[in-house]
Amino acid sequence: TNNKPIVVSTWEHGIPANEAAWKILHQGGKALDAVEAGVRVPEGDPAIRTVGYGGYPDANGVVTLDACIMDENMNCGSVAFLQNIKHPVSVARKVMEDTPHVMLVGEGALEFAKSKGFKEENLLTPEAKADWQRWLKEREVQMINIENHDTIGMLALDANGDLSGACTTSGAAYKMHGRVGDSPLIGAGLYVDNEIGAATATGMGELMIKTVGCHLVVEFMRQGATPQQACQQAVERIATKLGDYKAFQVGFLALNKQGQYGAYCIQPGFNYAVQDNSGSQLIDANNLLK
Ligand code: SD4
Repeated sequence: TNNKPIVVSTWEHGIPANEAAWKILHQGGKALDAVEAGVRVPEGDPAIRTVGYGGYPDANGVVTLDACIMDENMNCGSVAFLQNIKHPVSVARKVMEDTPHVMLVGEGALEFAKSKGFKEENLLTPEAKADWQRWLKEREVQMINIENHDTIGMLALDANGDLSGACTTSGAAYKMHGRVGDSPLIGAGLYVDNEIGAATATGMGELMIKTVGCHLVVEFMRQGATPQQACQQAVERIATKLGDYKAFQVGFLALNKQGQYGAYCIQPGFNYAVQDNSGSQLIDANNLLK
């Protein structure tokens, strides 16, 4: 059976993001356009504190953004350590479409964005600045858990049967200046293989980078796993290989070519939003540690 079109995304803020994607998908639009439009919603929303505008800054008080996008033809684009641009996913798409490269970082990414007409603006809201100043006093090392999450990863299957995905984040709150997580790294925070399926991730990016987690999820689906099984197997790989995994949260979300979806995480508390012809829902992912 084929369930299309469909869009899935991480966390509760995935609901309004999916709505924006669905406007495109249900009219027969492309998955690529849907995922870009979808994740721009939390990027532009200052109330979403770990994506785009309003995101938590790094340890130096600077908001640095990571994002990537991948389409049905293995095209991908990515930006990392990007500052002062509200919609990094759209810059990532321009990298994909207008350059021979996959990834631009930092100053070069900013220069490129400006050359494409993106406006520089201050992304540090007064709320985020105040939180950072409080953190400076306490200097506690933050663990990515249910209080400190919210990267959005989105996967879509369009009416034509094509898959695309996008992922965008301000990364771990109060991270070291210059730190890049999994979210802009093709294979770690996002992967799409139009023959098989797509996967995205949220949580402690270092664990996804070490295991190339999203590529792993897609490869498990290639071997016959359902999306849910594939996500579970990738979490189990992390648990087997990485001794410190219990201190962190990682959640994988996957969608296959038939429109079946599933997720799995380490700690309780990860949920994801689904929108298809039957409507919109928020689902709690199963997890490893009870
Ligand atoms: C990172 N994976 O930068 C991101 C953070 C995140 O939910 O997903 N938070 O490591």
